[in-house]
Amino acid sequence: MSATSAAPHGAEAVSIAAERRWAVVVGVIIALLVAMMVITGLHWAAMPPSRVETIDVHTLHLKGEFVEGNLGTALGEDGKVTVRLIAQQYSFVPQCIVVPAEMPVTFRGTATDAIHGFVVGTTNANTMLIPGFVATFTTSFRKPGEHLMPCHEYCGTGHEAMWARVQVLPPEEFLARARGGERLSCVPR
Ligand SMILES: [Cu+2]
Repeated sequence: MSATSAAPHGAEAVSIAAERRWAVVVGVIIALLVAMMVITGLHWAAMPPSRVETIDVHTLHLKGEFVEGNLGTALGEDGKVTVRLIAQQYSFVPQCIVVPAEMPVTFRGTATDAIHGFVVGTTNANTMLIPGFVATFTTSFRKPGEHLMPCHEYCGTGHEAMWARVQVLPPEEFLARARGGERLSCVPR
């Protein structure tokens, strides 16, 4: 008799306890997510991105990696292909870039005056070039051909006339031309 009269009471107590347990679990999950947001937010605000490479705009054409003779495409002794270029109002140096197809190509570029950028045709080769910083990325081109490489950051009145060309050569042809060790470009001499 006492068991039946106590039954609804007991069930209610059980359900309240279950609700409370669930509320605590949900509370802990929310607190965890908020803590994650706060910690990662503060971390990213306080830390520079993983790789920041700076360069002195005033001397980059006089010494170091971006002197004129070092611009263009280089085949390193380790077989790595590196393209070095400079953007300035309103042109790229070199104006025509040679790269191999089907090989990883590392671009290293910077700007001398304003923020520029480039994208190579419809490929994923795409970056901003900011004075004082070296932009770098590695990509590869699937097939030989020729691409336009326009500046895609508005950089002044001559912006729409600022573009270069990229020639993607079959790997054998590129390697044959690059063996000499000098910097390659397809700028007519
Ligand atoms: Cu530009």
